[in-house]
Formats: sequence, structure tokens, C-alpha cells
Amino acid sequence: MAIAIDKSPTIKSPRHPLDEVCINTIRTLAIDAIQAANSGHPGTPMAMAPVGYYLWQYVLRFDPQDPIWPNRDRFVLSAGHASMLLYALLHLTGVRAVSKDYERLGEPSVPLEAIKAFRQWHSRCPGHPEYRWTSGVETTTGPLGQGLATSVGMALAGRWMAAHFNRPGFDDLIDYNVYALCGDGCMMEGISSEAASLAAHWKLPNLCWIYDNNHVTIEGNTALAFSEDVATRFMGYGWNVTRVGDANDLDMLDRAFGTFLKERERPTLIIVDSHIGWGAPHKQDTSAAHGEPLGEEEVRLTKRNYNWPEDAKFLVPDGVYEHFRDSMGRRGKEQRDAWFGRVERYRAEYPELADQLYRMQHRQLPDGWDSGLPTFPADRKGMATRNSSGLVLNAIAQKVPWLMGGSADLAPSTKTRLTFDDAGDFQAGDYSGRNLHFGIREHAMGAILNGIALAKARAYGSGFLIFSDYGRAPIRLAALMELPVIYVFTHDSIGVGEDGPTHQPIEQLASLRAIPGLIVLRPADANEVVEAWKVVMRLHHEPAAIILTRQDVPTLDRARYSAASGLAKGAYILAEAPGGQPDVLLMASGSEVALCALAHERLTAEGIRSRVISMPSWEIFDDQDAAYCDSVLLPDVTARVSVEQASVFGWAKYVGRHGQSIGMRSFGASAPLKDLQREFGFTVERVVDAAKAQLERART
Ligand SMILES: Cc1ncc(C[n+]2csc(CCOP(=O)(O)OP(=O)(O)O)c2C)c(N)n1
Ligand SMILES: [Mg+2]
Repeated sequence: MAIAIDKSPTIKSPRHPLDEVCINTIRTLAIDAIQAANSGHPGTPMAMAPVGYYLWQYVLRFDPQDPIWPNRDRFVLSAGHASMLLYALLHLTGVRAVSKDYERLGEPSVPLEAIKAFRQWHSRCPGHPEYRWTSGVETTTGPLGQGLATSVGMALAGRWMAAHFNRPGFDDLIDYNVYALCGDGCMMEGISSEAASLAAHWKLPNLCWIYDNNHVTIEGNTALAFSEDVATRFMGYGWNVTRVGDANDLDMLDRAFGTFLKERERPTLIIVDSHIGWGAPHKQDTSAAHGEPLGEEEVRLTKRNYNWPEDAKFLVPDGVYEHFRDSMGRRGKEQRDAWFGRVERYRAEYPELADQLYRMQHRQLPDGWDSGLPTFPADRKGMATRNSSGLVLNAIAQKVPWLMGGSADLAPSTKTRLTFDDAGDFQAGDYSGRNLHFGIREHAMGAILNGIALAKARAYGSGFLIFSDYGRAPIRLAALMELPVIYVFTHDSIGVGEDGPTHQPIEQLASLRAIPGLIVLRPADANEVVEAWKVVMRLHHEPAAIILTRQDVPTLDRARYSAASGLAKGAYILAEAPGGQPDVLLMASGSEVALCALAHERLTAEGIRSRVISMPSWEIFDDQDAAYCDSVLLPDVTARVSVEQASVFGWAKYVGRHGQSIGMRSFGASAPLKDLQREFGFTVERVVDAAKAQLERART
């Protein structure tokens, strides 16, 4: 169906006669999909359709045929509830699907049927945009503020890649821009402040946030809870701030994006004044337009205001697909093809760098990446696992140039600093550094790591385990997105000692283990740390948390106990009763494994047959076949003791209904470690007594 351009246009200063029809197509697709689903958020897609349209159609460097082209511009919908805006754009621009293994598939990412099935089982248009599920979605959004902070990571990775890969004659090999669209909610969330502060500190000029300043959130007008001057706030951070007084004015949008593209030193914030539910006669400018369908009658009246056929549903008028194809599609393809041509010439001149770029983009590792790993001799005093981890990380990072990361101001404690020559610090003015300084901003750090990982660099972040809570939301999203982000969490128990209960993690281990898809590894000694890093580096689709001690732990004598390579199976028999056939199982992770080994020696001396199981990763162990699991956790042996200086939550799964878990049932306390271990019962005597009690119980 063709749509006549009415005398009362809804869009100001169009560049092309079809601009208005295209914008109203986006609006009405959103309205119709949400009405059909009887669920969703129509107001913001209706209001921001001109902004999304203008950006995609005239600014964004994005080839719908190849939505994973490495130098594409990124668009992040931080206001994830406005997902229909993105789905409409993905549909109308004809973005193609890509497989999990980065193969381009011919079919559309978002066919019209998917929009018709918005929010329904298995539709490519879920309630909020999901990375990996819908091609062209650059990151999963919905938890407000996450998209903004993630976009900082994408921009950071772009600057790092430019510094690393660009060469004379190829100074624009990597020069992508990152756009993120947010609303009042994102602006209110603390994470946006953390991320904005960092983006300005790093002077990321390739970052553009678009703020939908509609003064409405769920409870009503933002005057209820938000009165700061956002422009002044961002100027204070050091951003380039510009305004668009009318979301429907394409000239104003053009000028604002032009301001961004000219900026060389600062991130840009475009504040767009818009009217939520624009064009809906009874719902515009009200919170009623935010999160519920307009209702059949209001839909009709709104369409009338748009000069749209009132009864048409999911209408894409004649010429709309073609207009997107001829503008954004053609431009994107030319840019993408030219880029791959440049990469071919680059490969001829810089074969090693080109190989790195390829491997990085395919999440492969360089040949020989694990050739320089240390092995640690047995040592009764041993070393803190955070220290051995620092050595291992540095050995790996020297071989994997795109492994980068840092800490929320705790690198001297978490031992995550890369100390070798040329590792450098990522800072404004020198983007080649691989040590990232997040300042004391755990929440933004997590989301920035996600952004870096989405650009396919390997990212790690570190901090005290206790503060993982501050960064938990992005960890969860990394797992949901299947991103191989690495977290190094140290000071992992009451072993922290004198800092006391505020700094002693209790429930954090259990709560990380509860996140689906996250691999949690708590290695027992230096050699298990080596094996843990080997496992982690090989992950493609899972984030991993390596949980490490502040205090020294013995380096176990592997001539006497089994090899640390058993860690790869998640849990393994470390020490066995003489001749096999144990009567009692002792299981532990991390610093408590050595304690169990001592208890085992004592029990053996008393003629009691015990087995020690080192259990660094529940997730990996649970993934082994039943035969292996049963060979480690002998089903017939019900006398079982677990030991972990953390909440006992979850251990029942392994010790069984009648087993005993030695762990924490309260918060810790401020005292020297030895006193804490005595008071809370992490002693050889206690483990031995528990083992004996278990044997007694099992016999009767
Ligand atoms: C972290 C987080 N808290 C709460 C919500 C629930 N929520 C979804 S949208 C919204 C209001 C957002 O207002 P705004 O960003 O102004 O969006 P608009 O209504 O203008 O589209 C809230 C509270 C959420 N998605 N994420
Ligand atoms: Mg709002």
C-alpha cells in the first residue's frame, strides 16, 4: 500500500519524501506488535522513532548484510524496554541473521512474523533485546543503565584496537563509533554516573549517548524523583553536551550528530526533548504510554494523527524497504566492502597483526599461548593464590595481546597488574595500554568488561570477592549473553582476618554459583591456579570467576597427591585411602583443601580410610558424565564432610542429607586469621572429629 504524504506532516525538515512514512512505519509496527502481544512499551518507540530512524538511515555505518563486521558502528538500546524500536529498525533495514559460530546466514534476523509474535515463545523479538538471540542486537539490555556502561566498554575497545592495529596508511582500519540511546531511568541509575565519569576521563570521542528527555517514568513525571540538571552534570564530567529541542526535527538531529562526529576529545551527550507516546491523543506525555498497550481505540486515533490507515496492522507501505536499502543499506555495504578490501592490503603488509585481528574476532587463542606457564614446587608455606594467579596471568597476557583488564582500584591487592614491558596503562593520550584503571566503580567495571568482550577482546576485572555484589548485575548479564569475561575475586573468605565482617565474604561464593552459566573456580594452591587459568582461557561462551585467597596456602606436593590437572574436571580425588575403598569422603575447595589433606593424614595414621576430594568448580564437575562423578563421589559412601570458609548453602548436594558441612552460618568477625579459624571451627581437629562422627553415623 502506498501512503500519501499529508499536508500536516508529523516530521520537520525531512531530507527525503519517504522519511516521514518510514518513521511512522517504525511507530506503527511498535504500536501493533505491543497491541497484539497485549504487553510491551509503546511510548518511547513512538517518540524516538525519528531519532532511531535518522541515526540508522543517515549516520550509522552498519551493513545489514553483515551485522558482525568488526569496524561497524554500534547501536545500543540502553532503554531496553523500548525494544520494538530496535526490532522495527532491524526488520526494515533487512539485517541478516548470524549463527553462534559467526557464520552469516541468508535469512532475515527479524522477519515480520517475528514482530507479529513480539514477546511470544521463541520469537526473535523477546521482551527486551537479547544479544546472541537476535542478530544485530549488540548487547542485552533491560536492566536500566547497563547498556550505557556497556557502550563505554565498546568504545574503549575501539580505541584500544585502533591503537593496537592501525598503522600508517591504515589509520582508519578501526575507527568505529558507539551510540547508546537511554532514558530517564538510565540517567538515574548510579551506573550511568560511574560510566560517564570514566568515559570522560578516558576522553572517548567515539562515544555518543542519546538521552530521551521525556520527563516520564513509570510512577509519573520525573519531578517526583529527579531534579538535577543533566546537561550541567555531564559538562561537569567533561562531556560534549548538545541539545535537540524537538525529537521530530530531522535538521536538529542532523546538527547534533554532526557535532558528535566533529568532536575529537570528548564523549558526546545529545539531550533530546521528546514526548512519550507521541501522537496518542489521550496518552501522550503520560506514564500510561510507558508500559502498556495503547488500546484499540487509542491505536486508531493515533494512526489518524499519523495520517495512517486506521485499520491497517503491521503495515509496511510501498517504498519503505527500498528507501532503507537505498540509503543505509547501500552506504553500509560500500563501507563494509571497502573495509574488507583494506584488510586484504593490511594483511599483505602486516600479516601478523592481521592474524591477530582474525583470531581475536573469532575468539581463538594465539599458537603457544600456554607455553610460558609456571609450575610451582611443593612448599609447606606456599603462597597466596592471588599471588600465583598474578604470575600466571602475566605469563598468559604476554602471549595473548588482546587480553586486557584491571581492577576497581585494587590491583596491588588482587595482583592483576600486567607488569611486563609494553603492557602499559590505558589512558587518554595512550590507548595502547592493557592495564585498565576503573577507579572505585565495580558496577561500571562489570558492564565495561561486557562491552570489551562484545568487541571480542578478552577482558578481566578484579576486586575483593565481597564487592562482587556491587558488580553483580553485569556479571549476570555476561552469563546471559554467554560472554567469556574473566573475574578475579580475591580476599575470598574470613581468611581476610582483621578487616572484619564487612570485608569477609560469606554468601558471595554461593550466590555466584547460583548464576546459570557462570563458571566459578576456587583453586586450592598455586598449581591449581595454573590449571584454572588454562580452563578459563579456553572458554568461549561462559564468563568465569576465579576465587583466590589473600593469605598463603601450602603448595601441595604433587608427588604425594594427584596432579592439579584434575581441576579440569571440576573435582578430583586429591588423596586416597591406602589401597582405595575409602569409608569417609572429605571435600573442599580453595584454602580448605590443604586442611582436609592434613585431616586425611591424621585419619590415616589412626587407621581411618578417608578420601580427599578437591572441588574447585561445581559447575564443571556437574557437567562430567555420571560415571566420573560417581567415581569421585562414591555413591555408597555416605559418610561425607565438606569444608569451606563460606556459607554452607548448596553443599548438601554433595554431602547428602546425612553428611556434615563445616562452613559459615553467620557473618565473620574482626580478628587475626588463626583466631577466626579456631573460633569458627576450621581446624584439623574439627574436620577429624566430623569425619569420625560421620563414620559412626554411617555404621549405625
Ligand atoms: C535496573 C532497573 N530497574 C527498574 C527497571 C524497571 N523499569 C523499566 S522501564 C522503567 C522506567 C524507565 O523510565 P525511562 O527510562 O524514562 O523510560 P521511558 O518511560 O521514558 O520510556 C523502570 C523503572 C528496570 N528495567 N531496570
Ligand atoms: Mg522517561
